[in-house]
Amino acid sequence: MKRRKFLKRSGALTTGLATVPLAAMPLSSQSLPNSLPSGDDPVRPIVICTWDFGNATAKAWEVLANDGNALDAVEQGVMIEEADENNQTVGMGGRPDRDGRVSLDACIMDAKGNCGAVLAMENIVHPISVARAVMERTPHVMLSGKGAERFGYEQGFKKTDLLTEKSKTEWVEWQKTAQYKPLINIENHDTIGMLAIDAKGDISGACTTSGMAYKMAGRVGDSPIIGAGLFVDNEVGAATATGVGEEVVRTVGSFLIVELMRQGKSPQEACEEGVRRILKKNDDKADFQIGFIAINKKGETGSYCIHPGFSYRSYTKEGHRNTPSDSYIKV
Ligand code: SD4
Repeated sequence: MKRRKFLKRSGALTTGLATVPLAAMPLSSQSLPNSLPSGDDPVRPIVICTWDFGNATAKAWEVLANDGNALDAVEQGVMIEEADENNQTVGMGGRPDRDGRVSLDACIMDAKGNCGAVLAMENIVHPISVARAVMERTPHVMLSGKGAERFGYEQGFKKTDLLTEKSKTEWVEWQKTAQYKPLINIENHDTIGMLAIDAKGDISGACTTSGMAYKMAGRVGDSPIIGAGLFVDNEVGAATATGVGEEVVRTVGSFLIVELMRQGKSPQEACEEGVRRILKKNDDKADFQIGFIAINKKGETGSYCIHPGFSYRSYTKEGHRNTPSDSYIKV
């Protein structure tokens, strides 16, 4: 567990990407009423995400540093990866299912517990924004498949072919053997889950993925399932997951981690317990990867995974960094 302290109100702070003048920070974030029993100042604003997606956290930070709210920050942050066709596990350029169709899963949750999700949706680059529209403009939480896509078009999202030449070529090659073997930390494990606390102390989260490469048509993982791939409780904190979604769903992993934090565990301890629960259900056979990240109301963070190789990005006033995650199996 890492405790990050706010720096004092003087001068500018040098971050990994840029120098952020404190004057650019909203006054409210510099003089927060201290409501924590320990007397410590909470770390706000802060954004963290699964894996080393520095461009995504930089975008989210830009929103937070301009007094934006956590919901806008996580949406705009993960949109960077959805639009990046070089990222073959999220959005545009994602690896297809075994029929050659790119189908996307995403969900979003705000500080009030509102949430929205799209499942197995095709042809729209930004499933996270469609998920947000489900949350804000429908009486529902989840829309799937063709219904989600149609709703997206009605909301003004444009139809786009998400299958890039690179992903198509790899899929054609895969068909020669058609072996379904997810590789740890490589092709199948780069979902972006992002958690943010804004200057007011409100927490939001977003999670978006193209899911497991060469999955069965219609397969949905944990990423768009509230409680599994993502959960936010504004009183306590938030958690999100990456890895083999079926295993995360079986333990309702992100909800579990938030509840463990409610009971007093640190984000780090809660992530470790979340991974242990999954391993227990698998008789401690760890031939797949899972990574969790979590944040509590104070802005303390944690992460844990099964196999080495997972990391998470964070951006605070103290800086922008990629932190390698501790793992159940040691290097
Ligand atoms: C899923 N959790 O669909 C996702 C996979 C993942 O990068 O993390 N992909 O099961």
